[in-house]
Order: sequence, then C-alpha cells, then structure tokens
Amino acid sequence: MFNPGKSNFRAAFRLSGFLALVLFWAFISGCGGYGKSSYDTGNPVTPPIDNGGNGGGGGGASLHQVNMQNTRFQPAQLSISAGDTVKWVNQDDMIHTATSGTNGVADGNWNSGNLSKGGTFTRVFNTKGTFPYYCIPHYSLGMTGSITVQ
Ligand SMILES: [Cu+2]
Repeated sequence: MFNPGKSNFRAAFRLSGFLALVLFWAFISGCGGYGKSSYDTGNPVTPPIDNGGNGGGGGGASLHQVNMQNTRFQPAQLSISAGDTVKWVNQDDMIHTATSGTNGVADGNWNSGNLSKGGTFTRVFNTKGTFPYYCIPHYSLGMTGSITVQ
C-alpha cells in the first residue's frame, strides 16, 4: 500500500510544508486578533481630531497620555487646551479607573470603568475648567489627579 517513491514523497513533503505555512499564518493572525481585543476596554474611542465645535483653537488638538502606574496617575496634574484629548493607559497589574469627582465621590462627568493592564480610556475635553478625578479602588491610597482645561 505505502509507496516510498520519490515523487510521492516530494508531493507529501510539499503539501505538509504548505499546511504548516497555513497553520502558522492562522496562528499569527489569531494571536494578533486576541491581543488586540484584550486591549479593548469596550469604551467608545473618541477620535482625537474631533473638535466638536470648539471654534478657532488655531492648530490641531493634542493627545495627552496619563499613565496609571505604581498606583498613581502620571502626571497627576495635567494642563491641556480645550478640544484636546486625554488618554489614560493602565500600566499596572491591577484594576484602575479614571473617575471624575472629588473626595472619592463621582460627579458623573466621566468614568472609565475598570481598566486592566493595557486597558485605555480616552476622552475629549471641550469645556474649560479644572476637573478632578480619582481611581475608585485606590482613592484611599491617594490615587487622584486633575485635568485643567484652558
Ligand atoms: Cu487604581
């Protein structure tokens, strides 16, 4: 039944090589998809260029990143221009939130929800003022910050 002829052997080798390639490709793309979705916090991502009627900023809106790292917001105090975007990125192995409010009481302006490591939350600030916020699980540890919009 089994024919060890050269041509058969070559064909089988070619076929298995092709299958290996297909499997490898599927593995790579599958991993890519998984990695991407694990970073998706389910929050709607607001495009940084959406200026929402903020007339005459004179120049593009900027994107500012605040890291959640070592149970701190870094930088804790951030000054931005109206129309700019702030992106929080959790760098820790624990859950953090970026929740607007003072004294550990949410004011309803925004709430990132729970962000695990690699999770992000993005918000455009169109209204001028100072906006304090905190991390719900770590407020008592002093994990607070503020965004000042000028
Ligand atoms: Cu936290």
